[in-house]
Amino acid sequence: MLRLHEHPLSPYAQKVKITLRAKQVPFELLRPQGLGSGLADDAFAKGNPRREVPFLVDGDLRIFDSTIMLEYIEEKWPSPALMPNAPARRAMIRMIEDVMDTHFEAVTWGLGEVKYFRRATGARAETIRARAADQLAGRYRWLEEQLGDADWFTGDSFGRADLSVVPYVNAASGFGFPPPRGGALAAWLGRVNAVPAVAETAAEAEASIAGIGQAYRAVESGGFRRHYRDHRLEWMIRTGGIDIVTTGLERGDIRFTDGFD
Ligand SMILES: N[C@@H](CCC(=O)N[C@@H](CS)C(=O)NCC(=O)O)C(=O)O
Repeated sequence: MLRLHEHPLSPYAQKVKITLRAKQVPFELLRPQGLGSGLADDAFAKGNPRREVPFLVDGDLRIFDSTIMLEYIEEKWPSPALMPNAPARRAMIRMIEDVMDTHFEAVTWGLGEVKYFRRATGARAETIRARAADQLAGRYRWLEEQLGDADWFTGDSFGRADLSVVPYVNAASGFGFPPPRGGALAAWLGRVNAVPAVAETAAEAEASIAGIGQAYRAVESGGFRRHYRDHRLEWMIRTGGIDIVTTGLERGDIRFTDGFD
């Protein structure tokens, strides 16, 4: 059986779980020990140089990166298809997925750094949240344009683009920034969250939020070294947190990418 190493709050892992569930492919879920500490356990680290979730094991095959997993799953279990055939539509779907995995995720990740890991508090946290709200408003406008008058981002039915958008919009909503009320995106969000594969996955994410209320203490005690990279690192700097990065690096509770060294 497929084994998926994951964390329920990881939007990347949610993409993979929704895909497998929509296709009714059985899989086993595993939660790696030490995720986020920079000291992940051996079973998880083997064949997974990035030490990230999701990490998919299918027999001898080990795959990192959610987008690569979604491609693999679609090729191995083509039915029901979550990607339409038209090349232009496929290109659009891949662009939407990439925007969500990078530009949108940067904001929800940053809000998590402030809320759960207390990288900023008080007025400073409010300033960062206000900037995040502006950024999300722009991303929501872009998503509304992509959706247009359609019911689904993917095309005629629920599919790859929808499952790539929903984890991030649910996360932003959880931080208090839902799509504009009464708009097409809000209506789509209601529709997509009613898809059983999405509902099950979103419920797991919701249930796990309760467990991370004290996560900042793990950072303070040195047990948790947050991974700052790529779009996330850029977001923290451009949203006013360059000193958060330098302080975290000095204290050792922020790290850059390792695993290939
Ligand atoms: N591009 C990767 C990103 C995966 C990723 O960033 N995963 C995060 C959790 S959301 C992670 O495992 N980070 C490891 C860590 O913090 O140590 C994908 O699409 O799967």
